[in-house]
Parts: sequence; C-alpha cells; structure tokens
Amino acid sequence: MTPAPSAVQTPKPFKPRIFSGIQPSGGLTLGNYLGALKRFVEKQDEGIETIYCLVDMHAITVWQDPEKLRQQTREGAAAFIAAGIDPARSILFNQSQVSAHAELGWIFNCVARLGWMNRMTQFKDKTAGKNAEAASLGLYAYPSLMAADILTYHATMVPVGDDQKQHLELCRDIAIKFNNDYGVDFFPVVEPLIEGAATRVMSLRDGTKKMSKSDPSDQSRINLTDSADQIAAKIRKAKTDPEPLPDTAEALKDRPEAKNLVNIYSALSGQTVAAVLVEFAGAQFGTFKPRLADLAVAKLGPITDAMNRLMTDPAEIDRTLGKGAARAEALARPILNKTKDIVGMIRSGSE
Ligand code: AQP
Repeated sequence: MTPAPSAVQTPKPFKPRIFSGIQPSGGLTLGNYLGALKRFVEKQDEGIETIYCLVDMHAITVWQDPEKLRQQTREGAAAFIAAGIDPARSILFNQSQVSAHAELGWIFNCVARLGWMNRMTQFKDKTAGKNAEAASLGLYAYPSLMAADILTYHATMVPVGDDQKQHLELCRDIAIKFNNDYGVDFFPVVEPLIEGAATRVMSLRDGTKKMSKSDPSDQSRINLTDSADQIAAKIRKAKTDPEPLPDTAEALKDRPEAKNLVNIYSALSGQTVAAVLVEFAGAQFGTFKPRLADLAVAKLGPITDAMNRLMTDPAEIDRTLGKGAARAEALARPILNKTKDIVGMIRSGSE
C-alpha cells in the first residue's frame, strides 16, 4: 500500500475562500441543515468569499432517476436560498455546469493512490451488506472528485459534517502529493471546518447511524419539506430509552438516542448542551419531545415555506444556477489551465 505523504506544508498564503457542496441525491434532511447548510449561511454572513454547489455528478455515483435528479437539484437550490444563501453574495450552482470539476477530477485520479482510496470508510459503509463489486467506479473515486471540487477554486476552508472528515484528509494528501510530484506550491492544503453541536445528526430510529437522505426509512429523518405535523409525529416516535434526561453531557455518553435529541435541541436553539440539560435535567421524553418538536417546527417551518414559494418558479431557479455557474467557471478555468500547464498538457493559448 502506498503511504500517504506525511509532511504537511502550507506553501504560500492563499486568499480565504470557502467551498462546500451537497448531493441532490434526495430531499435535504435536518442533518444536512445542521451539519452543513446552517453553517454555510453563517460563513457567508461573516463576509468570507463562499462558493456552494449542488454536486449532481456525485449524486449519480448511485443511480438516480433523471427527472427526480432535476427536481432534487432545484429543490436543493431552493433549500440553500430559503436557508439564507444569497446568490448575489455567494456563488450557487450545480457542479455539472462547470466542466473544470470533471477535468481536474481526472488529473487527481492519477495523483491519488489506490491504497488511499481503499481506506475510505464511506465507500465501505455505502457498500456494506451489498455486492461491492457491483458498485460504480464513480462511487469509489468520489473522494478524488471531491478534492477537485474544492481545489479547482483554490478553496482554503471547507465547512462539512463530521462524516466528511476522512475525505478532506484525502483532499489534503492529494494537494500535497501534486505539489511534491511537480515541485510547485500550487494547491492549498485545506482546513476542514467541522464545528457546532450537530456535526453528526443521527437517525431518529437508530442513534448509532447517521441521519441520511438515502435511508430507506422516512421515519429515520426529518426532511426540510416535512410539514409541522410530520415533524412532530417523527419526533414523538423517535427511539429513546426509558431514563429521564441527566444533568451532565457526560451521562449521555452511552445513550446515543437521548444524546442525539439533546444535540439537535442544542443546535436548533443555539444553546450549549450543558444549558439544555440545566433546563431539562430530570425530565422524561414525554416532556422533552414536544418541546423539541415545537422548536424544530419554529426553525424549519419558515425554510419549508420559502422553499415551497421558490419551487413555484423552477425556471428562475435554473437561471440562478446558470448565473452562479458562469461566475464559478470564471474562477475555476484559470486554475485548471495552470494545472494543465504544470502537468505538461498542451492547450490552445498556452505557450
Ligand atoms: N447526519 C448528518 N449530520 C451532520 N451533517 C451531515 N451531512 C450529511 N448528513 C449529515 C453533511 O451534509 C453535507 C452534504 O452531504 P452530502 O449530501 O453531500 O452527502 P452525505 O454526507 O452522504 O449525506 P447523506 O444525507 O447521507 O446523503 P446520501 O444519503 O445521498 O449519501 C456534508 O457536509 C455532510 O457532512
């Protein structure tokens, strides 16, 4: 197995720039909202240059119905805007409109080592219990395309949920190996931004499994399109244990379902877990769950309403994505051209 390069170097100061994406592989969940979307908005509002993407090329690593993929991509874009992404301030687009992602992705397929890919736990999780031989090559190469998504903009920071940590380490390894192989200081070594109380929101049916848009059970997740009644019913039926809530976070350690609901409350309310437990110590879930449901409806309801309004005009969403793609292309193309020059590829216009 080829070892990953160990020496981490930040070659030169890069302009702070944030990139992140979400797959339109289904409707977005509370996990995507708390782990990603909510923090995308915070970063935009801090005034950092932000580039956000519906990664439709990643979505097709698992077969997608074409009509549904289009619908989910528009719905994802509506969710971004409804949650507070301003397409005039952030760049918002869908990945397949900017071919630099695919082009750099191929170059990175030739930089990344099979041994690194073999260690990726998300591929193992997604093929667990299935015939891994029948998985697509794209699913296996996913982390290399993800590195290209980030590095084609020379992004320096990537806000993600905890599940993406290993992929970002691979992105760093690819940047370092490319720089070493070609003797350049060209690609930045990115920083993952994994922050907040809900970096890993768990399934409502199983506190040891990540809440996921592709989980076969709709009861396992809260969708951003769920009505107030659906949210309340899902939280009421969420798996818990018979004990009342404790007074310390430490006491939640071996209670994954209870811990998950407290973390969700904390992230939605903006209170620390300790502050939530001060309020609810000794309470039974019969008391806590309705309070959590009210909070979730209060926070998600306005987003759902705004998404529904935006979805009445799909052509406008497509125009927004098109404008975002043109801005993204203008940033990506010179970086891709320079990469090709470094690698030794002839292109028209190069010397
Ligand atoms: N449960 C989660 N808790 C916290 N963050 C999460 N994210 C996803 N699920 C959770 C974060 O959302 C961003 C976009 O994820 P993605 O859609 O690109 O892929 P994913 O992580 O594979 O999400 P899903 O919902 O599980 O999708 P499917 O089911 O299609 O594979 C990332 O920043 C991720 O960390």
